[in-house]
Amino acid sequence: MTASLLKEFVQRYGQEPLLVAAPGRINFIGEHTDYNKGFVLPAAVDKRIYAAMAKNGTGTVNVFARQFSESISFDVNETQPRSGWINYLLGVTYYVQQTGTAIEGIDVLIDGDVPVGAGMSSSAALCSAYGFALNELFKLDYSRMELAVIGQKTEHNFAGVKCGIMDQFASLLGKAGHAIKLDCRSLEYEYIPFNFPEYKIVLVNTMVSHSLAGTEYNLRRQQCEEGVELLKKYYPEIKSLRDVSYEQLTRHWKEFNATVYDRCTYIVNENQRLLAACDALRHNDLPGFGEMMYASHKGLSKRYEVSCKELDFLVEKTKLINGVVGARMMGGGFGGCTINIVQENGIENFTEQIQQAYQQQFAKTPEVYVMQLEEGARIISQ
Ligand code: GAF
Repeated sequence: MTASLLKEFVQRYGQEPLLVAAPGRINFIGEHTDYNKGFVLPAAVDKRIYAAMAKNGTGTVNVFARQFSESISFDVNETQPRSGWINYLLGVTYYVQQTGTAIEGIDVLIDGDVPVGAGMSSSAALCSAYGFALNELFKLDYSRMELAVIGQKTEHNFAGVKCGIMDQFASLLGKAGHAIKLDCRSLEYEYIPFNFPEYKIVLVNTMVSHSLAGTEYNLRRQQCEEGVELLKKYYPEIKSLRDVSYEQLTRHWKEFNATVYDRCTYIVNENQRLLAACDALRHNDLPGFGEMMYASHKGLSKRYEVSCKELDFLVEKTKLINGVVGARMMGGGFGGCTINIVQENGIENFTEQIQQAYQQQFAKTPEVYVMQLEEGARIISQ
């Protein structure tokens, strides 16, 4: 893909570009915990968004998105969101200039193989690739973490999704062969090797695009905040669900709206599960890790209610297939992928069984991807 991108850039814009890549991400466990200031365990993967870019000596950003065969231009000083994917570039262009550094016009060619709407954060990868390239081209001197925050603000205020920091963080700070335990409050992180040569990380795509995720996502966030407000009256030190213990929560259950109580219970439990899963990883206890994944899915499905029948079906099915140690829905929910840890010599059988069963049930074939854990955003050529 990179050679053809470079060639097309020269044909289209008549000069050699800087080419960068930013990966999509998986998340092992710790779902919807990021905006509750808890923990997540993502990793960057070998599916990427590429951005080829060069200055063009004007005040205009010209973008061609090869995946959509679509060209859009905007002024570097544009401040308002539009609609669709261009918002990710508009937002990043806006936020990189908020610290007082102006940028000039650029020509941009975007492409990638992160499936869109599959819960692998193609939008975060797009913001990361574009922001990382701007940082290089204009010597802006942002750290990777600052670029992640710029991507997150873009998602909040240009795309309207009040997301946490996980996706942008993983895309920029991923490390090959490692999961990253991130504390979403302090932003301290730890790389934990995922070193199980006989096992692979396999994603199964429901082929249901998580289009509902925007509104439902923001609603979950509000419900969590409602829970915090209630508990704060008794425990003023509580700032987010991260600070809430299971005992504190259960002590006040009668005062909660039942739905809000379920949401909060899931988050409090998921943070605990993540810590247990990290311990399991450190002790090479893959079955223990897998159990946490299944428990996470149950919570996401029953208490947080961000799963769907397709995701539930895929996770349930894995319990009948040999060589699967853990499975759960991944990402925001309402569609997208499940993440599965599967014995390498069982992958063929896994793929066959899961595709056949899903096809029978839903009359469509789920795509299956075997993932490698990769480095975060990087320069490919300049
Ligand atoms: C989406 C969001 F962008 C993340 O911040 C995170 O909340 C995730 O859903 C759920 O864990 O990918």
